[in-house]
Amino acid sequence: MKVGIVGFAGSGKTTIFNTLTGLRAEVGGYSGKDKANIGIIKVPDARIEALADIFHPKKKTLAEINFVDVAGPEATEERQSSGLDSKLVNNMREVEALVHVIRGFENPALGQACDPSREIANFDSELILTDLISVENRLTRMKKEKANPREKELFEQCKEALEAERPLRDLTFDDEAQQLLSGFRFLSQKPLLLLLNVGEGDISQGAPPAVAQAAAERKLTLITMCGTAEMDIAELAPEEQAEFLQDLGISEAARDRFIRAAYGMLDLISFLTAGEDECRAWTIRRGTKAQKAAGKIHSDLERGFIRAEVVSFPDFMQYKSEAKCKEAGKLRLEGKEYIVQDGDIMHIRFNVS
Ligand SMILES: Nc1nc2c(ncn2[C@@H]2O[C@H](COP(=O)(O)OP(=O)(O)OP(=O)(O)O)[C@@H](O)[C@H]2O)c(=O)[nH]1
Ligand SMILES: [Mg+2]
Repeated sequence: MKVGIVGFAGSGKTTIFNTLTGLRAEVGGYSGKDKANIGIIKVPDARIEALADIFHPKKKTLAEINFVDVAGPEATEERQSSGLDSKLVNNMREVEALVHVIRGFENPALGQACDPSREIANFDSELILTDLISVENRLTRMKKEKANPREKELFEQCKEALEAERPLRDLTFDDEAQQLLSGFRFLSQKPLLLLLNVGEGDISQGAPPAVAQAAAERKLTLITMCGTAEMDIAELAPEEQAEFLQDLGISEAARDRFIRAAYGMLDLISFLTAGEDECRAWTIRRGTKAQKAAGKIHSDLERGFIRAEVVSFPDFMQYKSEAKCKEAGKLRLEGKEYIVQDGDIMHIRFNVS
């Protein structure tokens, strides 16, 4: 799972990136530099420990979230008429989900007072505008080619929504439409989590009502944290962290809070694979079908997918072996259309020719 940390310049993206990954990328004035910061975090999962106690595998592997932090565009009063910078857009297209870091602290160097509600609206507009440009380009090309009428209708529908300032994530598409759109990797269609980055004094306050409302209107989840304080905490030894958090009135380290929020809001679940070689958790979107999920493990497993042998984690923990689960009728054989559930332990049967 690849998540992009995005937002306007100076909102604290790199600070948050450092907090989450434990890395120490350069903070402040990073804008204008070409390189993106890339980091990986492991998603804590007690189920893997429990499975490892049974299988004693050579290897335990937790699900990972890859974070990509890129310099943001300058915040402006008005939205930019030409859409976002193409390098930034490409970086955003490559990720599966976006975390929008919103500046909720004063930063005199930026010459602009903080206005989180405006940042939420402006950033969403940028995503929408960028998509609108792509949709219009596609429609223009379709006029020249002999276009598939279904596709044309679909793009007209997207255009209408975007022109009305509605992000594509608000629309529902059937499988066929989804397939037609997927190659375009539209920005306003990606799951979006809002992260309000507040000053040190405001951590225990929560989000201001206007900001909470701006999020609610868009049906987006908002989490609040203080990047600088959390970055300091992330650098401490684990024993010291708890004490520090308590002093600051924060109930849980940003990383854990963030991972939970990201999993929930980005609609992520984990399925598991277990054996003597490896016990492992894999991240997928809720609603992913078995064949697609198999592709997370290896593309051969998706291509040659035959069936998935599935047992739920609680059932497995009751019987503690595949054979006993089978005897008890808890081991199911599922086809490619099966919707994978959180904690499913899967074994994929496949065939490569
Ligand atoms: N007071 C306060 N300052 C912060 C907080 N988070 C970040 N800053 C400061 O804001 C400045 C910008 O932070 P960065 O993390 O570099 O911001 P960025 O979003 O990565 O900026 P670009 O890479 O330029 O787009 C730095 O001086 C940080 O120390 C915060 O929670 N509170
Ligand atoms: Mg940065």
